Amino acid sequence: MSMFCYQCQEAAKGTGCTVRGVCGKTNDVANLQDLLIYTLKGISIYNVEAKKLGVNNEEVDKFIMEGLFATITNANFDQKVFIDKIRKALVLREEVKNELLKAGGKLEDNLHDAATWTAETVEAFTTKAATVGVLSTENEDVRSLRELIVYGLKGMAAYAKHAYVLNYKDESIFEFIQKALVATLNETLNADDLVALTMETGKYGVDVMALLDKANTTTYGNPEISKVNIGVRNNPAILISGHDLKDMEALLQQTQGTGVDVYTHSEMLPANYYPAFKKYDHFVGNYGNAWWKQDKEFESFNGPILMTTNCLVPPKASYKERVYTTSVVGFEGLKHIDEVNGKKDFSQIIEHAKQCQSPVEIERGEIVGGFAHSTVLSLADKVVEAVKTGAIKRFFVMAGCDGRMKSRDYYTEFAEKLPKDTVILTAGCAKYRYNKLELGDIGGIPRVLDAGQCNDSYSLAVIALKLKEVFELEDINELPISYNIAWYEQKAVIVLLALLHLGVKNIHLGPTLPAFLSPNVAKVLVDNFGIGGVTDVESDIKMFMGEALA
Ligand code: SF4
Ligand code: SF3
Repeated sequence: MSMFCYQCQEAAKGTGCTVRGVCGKTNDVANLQDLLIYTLKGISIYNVEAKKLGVNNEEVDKFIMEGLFATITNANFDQKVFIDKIRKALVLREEVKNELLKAGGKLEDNLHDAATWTAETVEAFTTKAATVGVLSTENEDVRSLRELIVYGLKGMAAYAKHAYVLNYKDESIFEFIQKALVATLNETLNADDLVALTMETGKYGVDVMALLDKANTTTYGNPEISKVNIGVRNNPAILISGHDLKDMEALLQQTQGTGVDVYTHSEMLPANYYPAFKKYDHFVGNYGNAWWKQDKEFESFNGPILMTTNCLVPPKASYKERVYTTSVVGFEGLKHIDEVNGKKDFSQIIEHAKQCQSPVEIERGEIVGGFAHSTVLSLADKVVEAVKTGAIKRFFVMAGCDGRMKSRDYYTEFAEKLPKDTVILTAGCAKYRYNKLELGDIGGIPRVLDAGQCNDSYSLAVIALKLKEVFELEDINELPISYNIAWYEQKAVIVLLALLHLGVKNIHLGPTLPAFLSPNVAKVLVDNFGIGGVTDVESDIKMFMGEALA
């Protein structure tokens, strides 16, 4: 075995990738990612103590946040990036240690190896990496919980970073991330302690999504019900993907008046719902579908593509020279645009676009979205009335991720076969499995309500909490809402933990349960929260609608 990674839904054989990632991650990169995470834990050992003494090194908080984010599935495949990050981590670790000592802090007698190991060469990093990965925790349940927490933290870090670039940050989120990283090294914590920490991770998951919601809506306005064009125009164009709205804004500003159009792909689709972006005439709409179709859609798009976050698929030679990365995204050989003095200069991409043909039309028409909490709550009377009269019998939260697996056809079929008096609430790229179906509406309320990106699952939680209040219910689980969530990467992990923290029960997770849940940890989730998998469409609809009658 030359690597071990089981952090995403496509883990090989449902157990883990051991030679090369199904995602395309090489064993070298996987191992260096493990070593980076280990070293971030080491930095946190000092920084948690330093924070207690009032030392606040923002560079360290930011480095830990970005380091976690860079290891998310499909974000960064570039070995050099991880070597550089590990080197920087070792320097920062020393810096924080010295700050701690200067502030009067004391070092523990038996400092963990993560806080003391050091090496200089890549060979030495590789040797070290082989000893600190997932499998270095021997107890299967402790390993499962530690990784569940770390994956939740990765998702949390990603959302914290999106808020951070918009000047929103929450010190308590940084503190928690670092405290939890340290806890995953602590041999005295047993499974119960780690279950409690997992639940606490969910609390901060809610906080970080609320923070990002505030950052996005304060900066760009509340998403509005919007018709999004999925066809093309006859101009050269840039395609932007990922989740970073600040990059979206900068690209729209810099392309204005250049004759170059802008289209969104995958998780950037919800940018079309924000008032601040609608004012740009050269913002045409959305091109294509979820991330995993990029190998075909980037090809036919013809113009350059800007990847602002996950999910990047290792690019094909035929369009590789047109793909640009920024922020935590990376892939060897792709051009990377860094921020310089707080600004990103996309002029190279714009000039590139001018040399390219306009996109090939692959679809035509419009899709509707923008049903974030403010919109839906403004329709609350209508929604409540529809529930009271029985016009809407049940809501299905089908948020989350899309992925390559054939078994995800389940979600298309599930959406198609749901009774006509049900409404789907969605967020994240999972929506592409059914957002172009003709599912109709109920008294003017579309049967698929898209709140936005995966982090906008927060909106769905706000809507649920509001409905609970309107219907004067004691428990959120008394609402006529079922949860059939599709997951793929670690942002979905933090969304799941956030929902558990809010008390949501009986969430079904598919298309497969996470490989990183050991049988005992899975049992805890089943026993305490009623978490379940999915089976076949007919049986599941029956089961969910049966719950409705119960
Ligand atoms: Fe495998 Fe997923 Fe890890 Fe990639 S991220 S190596 S596909 S488990
Ligand atoms: Fe999709 Fe990668 Fe998760 Fe933000 S773009 S939801 S998978």
